[in-house]
Amino acid sequence: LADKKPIVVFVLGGPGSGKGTQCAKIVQQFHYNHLSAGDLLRAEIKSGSENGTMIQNMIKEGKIVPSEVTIKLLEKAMLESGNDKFLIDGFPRNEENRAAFEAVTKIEPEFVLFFNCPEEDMERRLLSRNQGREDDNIETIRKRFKVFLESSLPVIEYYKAKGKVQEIDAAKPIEEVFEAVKVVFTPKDE
Ligand code: UP5
Ligand code: MG
Repeated sequence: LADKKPIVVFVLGGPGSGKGTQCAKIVQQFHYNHLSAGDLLRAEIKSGSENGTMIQNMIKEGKIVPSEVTIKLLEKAMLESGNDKFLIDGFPRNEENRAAFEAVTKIEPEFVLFFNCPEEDMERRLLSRNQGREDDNIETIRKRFKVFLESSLPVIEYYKAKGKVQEIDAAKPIEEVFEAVKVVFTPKDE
């Protein structure tokens, strides 16, 4: 995978900040592959893999699945895609995820897209999503927020210190958020 030198953008932001929604729009316009770590983990549960029960329990508690599991799924999806440009959505979620991904894949992100959104907006969105996600109940949502603040924000701070974060105001309507996203993905010399 390292030999292929793929271009990777990490798409980060709290639960319900709009990562998946905006990634779908980026894919249509900018020809990236969208890899949602959460979607890959949920597919792994459905496939009945030996890790399925462990993953399911962690997601129900809003906890972060061990990085070797997530990284294996990401690597496999990248290799199978045949593409060389990826949006990695919802990963890395803690410092250990970040360091392990770098060590295993030798990939450094091109930049990090950070959807910044107040908790009250995210909570409202998640409670009205109605897609049957087992973690979209108020108890789990609170746990997800806590993990985001304690473990995931430090990853964003790490990349901020490296000048790699493109921060987007994600509290606006979907189309307005996408206008700001487009600016980030449009080459500056065009
Ligand atoms: N919506 C979106 N944008 C809107 C806007 N601008 N205005 C109004 N509404 C908007 O959006 C959520 C909802 O809001 C939708 O109904 C949408 O229409 C609306 P969505 O785009 O789905 O937001 P997203 O940020 O993708 O929210 P998601 O719930 O997927 O974020 P999480 O980070 O919580 O979930 P994820 O799937 O990444 O992870 C789930 C769990 O998996 C984690 O808690 C963890 O337990 C586990 N996990 C790991 O352990 N490791 C990983 O690497 C990844 C996940
Ligand atoms: Mg998502």
